Amino acid sequence: MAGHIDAIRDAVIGGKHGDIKTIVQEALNAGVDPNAIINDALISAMDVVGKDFGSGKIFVPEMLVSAVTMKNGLDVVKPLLAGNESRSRGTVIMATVQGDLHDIGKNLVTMMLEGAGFKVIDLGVDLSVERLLDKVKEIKPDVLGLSALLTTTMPEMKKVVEELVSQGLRKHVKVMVGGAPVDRVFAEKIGADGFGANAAEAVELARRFSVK
Ligand code: B1M
Repeated sequence: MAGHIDAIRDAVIGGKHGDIKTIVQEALNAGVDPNAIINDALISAMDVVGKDFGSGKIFVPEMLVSAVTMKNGLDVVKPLLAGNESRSRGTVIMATVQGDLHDIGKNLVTMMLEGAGFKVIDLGVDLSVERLLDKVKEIKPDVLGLSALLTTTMPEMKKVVEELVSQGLRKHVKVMVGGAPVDRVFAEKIGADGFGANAAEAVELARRFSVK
């Protein structure tokens, strides 16, 4: 088992985007738990990539290739997580806030929510406050999930909550926030309903928010 996990980690860190699907499939064939592949291999590899980027050991192109590699790996695991439950537990909008193009964490949360039986409308990345508000009015979700990976884009989350209040929509939708620089204190400060440190916590929160 450890050999498969290490092989996936090494492939993501080394940016082996063409090989990763085979390596993940081999791990699955050998009986490795899909959740272990996500948490102990794919996410853990991106932590190493992030540290290497932060310390100047690698640069944006290498980080991007690792991100693509991780995404390719997730694609193989995704069908095993989604659609485990037949009835929708509620509707969740997911998006990254304006200025933020980091979508791996958001995609992971989306996948886990779908796997837990939620209907998820993934609006993608770089969503302006105006567009998010339009979508909330149109879709009327139970939960609005916002992701941010940059300290410079976190304030967008506050703007979204403020705009929901000023347009009288706040009591109709729960706001869930997450992303590496976000924490519980920040979530409380901006008036969000909850913070998810990871995809599993996000699912727990969404369950609590939309009891159906
Ligand atoms: Co960027 N980047 N990046 N990057 N990048 C970080 C975030 C950074 C910390 C790297 C570093 O310096 N060490 C740094 C931010 C520093 C800061 O703000 N203080 C940074 C920077 C600076 C930048 C650029 C500005 C670099 C440049 O161009 N000079 C640029 C900005 C682009 C933009 O957004 N406008 C940039 C670009 C990129 C790439 C495009 C190359 C690529 C993104 C590719 C993509 O996403 N499609 C990238 C990557 C890959 C990273 C790192 C290495 C990895 C992020 C990631 O995918 N992690 C990252 C360093 C790091 O975080 N280790 C870094 C794995 C992912 C599964 O974790 O997203 O945290 P995460 O999601 C978790 C939880 O946070 C949570 O659940 C997930 C699963 O556990 N979660 C939620 C996330 N959203 C949630 C929502 C919820 C609940 C839980 O409810 C709604």
